[in-house]
Amino acid sequence: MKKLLCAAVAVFVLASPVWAGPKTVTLTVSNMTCVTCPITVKKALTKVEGVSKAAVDFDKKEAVVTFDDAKTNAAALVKATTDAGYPSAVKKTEKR
Ligand SMILES: [Cu+2]
Repeated sequence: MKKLLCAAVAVFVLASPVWAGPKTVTLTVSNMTCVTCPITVKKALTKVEGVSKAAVDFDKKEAVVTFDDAKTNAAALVKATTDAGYPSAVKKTEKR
């Protein structure tokens, strides 16, 4: 049973393209003036295809976004928050 599970995981890993993978980017978000702003920013980010996680920190004025770099990129995330009324800039990118 255990062996079977390992085989299933291996197939899953091999099936995904090697160049694609989850990436985490930290954005500095401006214009967040009240506690409901991060909710709007989070919504805008999670609407982008390929985004699996978005955590917006109101105090730090930052958004930490995890996304599949085969489906989207940091520029699209910046555009998403900017279109929602919150211009942002990439602070840090890391490959996980
Ligand atoms: Cu607000």
